Amino acid sequence: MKILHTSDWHLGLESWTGSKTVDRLAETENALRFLVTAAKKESVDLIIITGDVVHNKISPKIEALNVLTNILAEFSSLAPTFLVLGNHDWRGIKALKNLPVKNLHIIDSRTEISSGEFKLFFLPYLDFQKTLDESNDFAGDYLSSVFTDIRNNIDREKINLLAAHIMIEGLIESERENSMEVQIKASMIPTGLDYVALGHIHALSIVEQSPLMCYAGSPIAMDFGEEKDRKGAIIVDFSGERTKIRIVDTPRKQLKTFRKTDYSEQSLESLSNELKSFEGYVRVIFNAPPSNEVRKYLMENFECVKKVEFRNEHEKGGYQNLNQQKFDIIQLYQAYIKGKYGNLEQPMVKLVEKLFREVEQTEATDN
Ligand SMILES: [Mn+2]
Repeated sequence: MKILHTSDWHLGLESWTGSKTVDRLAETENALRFLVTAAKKESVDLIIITGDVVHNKISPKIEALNVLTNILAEFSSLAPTFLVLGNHDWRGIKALKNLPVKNLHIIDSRTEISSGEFKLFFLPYLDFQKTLDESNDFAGDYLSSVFTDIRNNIDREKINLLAAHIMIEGLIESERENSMEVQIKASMIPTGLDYVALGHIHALSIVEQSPLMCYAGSPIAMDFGEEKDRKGAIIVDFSGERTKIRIVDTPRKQLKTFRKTDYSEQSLESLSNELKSFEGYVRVIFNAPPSNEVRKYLMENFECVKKVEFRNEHEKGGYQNLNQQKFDIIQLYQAYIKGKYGNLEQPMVKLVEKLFREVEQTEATDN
């Protein structure tokens, strides 16, 4: 018995829209077609997709939906295919549930299904809004009841799988952590499961050995923060005594950051030589004061250059500044409300947080 675990396709992603827009659909489709071929060659018994198949939660592009339905049809022609929804997924995907397509299952709620040799447990993304509306303990209480249920319903005669779109605590550096996000401890997940298929984090990674727990990651590198990630999908083989995994690496564009300490003539010349032969997408970071001229020169003369940044040595880096900004917007709004009404009107703050998150999830390439 073998399964293919893939995740976070983010179909319809456009990268670097502020400077040089690149439509990543063809690249993603190519990687996914490669996975379809791999699933066929391996003759897998089951295909698990752990969410975020579409990048834009609101008004995804028709082209992206065309690729989505084609790939889902191809996978489901090979084996029963289960898609558990993530935070990016367009709500309209649920409508696909109504189509009588054999072997395709769209999962939008916490559920359990027996399929052949498999007992499948599903946990779609937990809407953070729910946890804001309810008491603070809502997420924790809900999750412990979910895991108790799963523990009680494990079928010893079958292969037990959990497929979830969720953030496991402690995997992402604190500066990229989202304070609003529901996170779970890996230790909460029942050990009786034979495999835990995770989605949400874009780097293919093995989280735990017992139970065996992996993020399949995205099939392509979505942004420069992911340039060193392993990208692909996971074949899980249950035929031996111990569950074995094998990684299928996907064909994709290389993303690379070039770091330079200055933009002297010499430094620019050596950079130009490197860029001339580079195939893929490039970000250049200068540890020097901003120069529009240098930025323009690189952006206009080298097709591969998608981003030029200037950083101050003493600053820690872009992400932290960005996150700081995000955090401050809510704080500033709270201060404003306090000043205007004398006390903190929580419902108003929550509404702004909700809207802010919606915009963020539609535009950001994060997870
Ligand atoms: Mn996600």
